[in-house]
Amino acid sequence: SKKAFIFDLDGVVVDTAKFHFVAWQRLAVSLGINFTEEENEQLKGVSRVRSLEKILKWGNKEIDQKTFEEKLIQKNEEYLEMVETLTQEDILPGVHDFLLRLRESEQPIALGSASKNARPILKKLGIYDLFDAIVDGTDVSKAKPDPEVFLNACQLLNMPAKNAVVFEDSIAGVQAANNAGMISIGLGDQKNLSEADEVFESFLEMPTDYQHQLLNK
Ligand code: B16
Ligand code: MG
Repeated sequence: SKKAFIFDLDGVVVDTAKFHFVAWQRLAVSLGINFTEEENEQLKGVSRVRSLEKILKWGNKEIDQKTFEEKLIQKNEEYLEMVETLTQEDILPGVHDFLLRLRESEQPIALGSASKNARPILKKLGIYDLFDAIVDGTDVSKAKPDPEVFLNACQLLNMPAKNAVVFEDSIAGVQAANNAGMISIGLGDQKNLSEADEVFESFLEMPTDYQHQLLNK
């Protein structure tokens, strides 16, 4: 029977975390805050506004509302400049083939991301048209681990949540899928993602028989 296949964007389809890191670090430096790669890890799946709040808290800094908004605009402009350099080669290993396989077997595909830049990024990567539905940071009000983003995706695909499979690289994202009663598949480190139903290092590590099972069950 058919399933809904829902993909997170950053860390699942493409590695934009490195761009976010550079842009956040520039912002932190401009405020005299030291921002590390470990801290950047904790911003995965976290919204733009919430990310800046966290950075300010870690750096023990307070800024007024106007500066806060200016800094966010600047961060996003720098991030988008780096996004401009993305090509199809930046799609994470195995993802493109897997998407094509899903389309061949006419399985519904959605994107479920916290990013407000999801649409331009998918267009840059040349895979926008492979998605039947896109739910991103411009469509949802409650952040992961709230299941809103994935439930909205199912609604757009006209599929029940219990028939949905979610691919996620963040703990909050795995929890969001679990909270929605969906099958959660973690991509990345087993240690971080132990709450997921299955974890693979990348799509290349997903065994063929497991893929068949997903597609046919
Ligand atoms: P933007 P995902 C998330 O995307 C990123 O993991 C997170 O680092 C980022 O801050 C957030 O999107 C917001 O992105 O600034 O582009 O709106 O992993 O949910 O696809
Ligand atoms: Mg992610």
